[in-house]
Amino acid sequence: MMEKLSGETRRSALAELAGWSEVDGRDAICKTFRFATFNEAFTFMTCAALMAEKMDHHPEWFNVYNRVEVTLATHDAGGLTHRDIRLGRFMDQAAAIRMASE
Ligand code: H2B
Repeated sequence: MMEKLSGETRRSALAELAGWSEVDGRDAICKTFRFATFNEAFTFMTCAALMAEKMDHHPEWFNVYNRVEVTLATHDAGGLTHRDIRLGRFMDQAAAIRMASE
């Protein structure tokens, strides 16, 4: 099982991400992605979903039109682990590609 992130390891792991916040009252991180259109948002979600499935690590997320609110936590570990950081970084990169292709 994955270890929960703490201390300096946690700080440096979180520093690899752009625009993510720690969730109040829960060991998880969240970020709201905004796109130009629903198509852009859904393409991002499709891309993230395929990676999540490959990683067997699934986001909690909510979509309305061009907005995608994402929460990442490792349920098996009861908190934040490297798997969340890895998927979060992938999402940052996938979103950057979507935004760049407008
Ligand atoms: N997703 C997330 N976000 N956290 C998990 O701990 C997790 C998961 N565990 N997806 C996986 C599936 C586990 O439940 C299955 C049995 O592999």
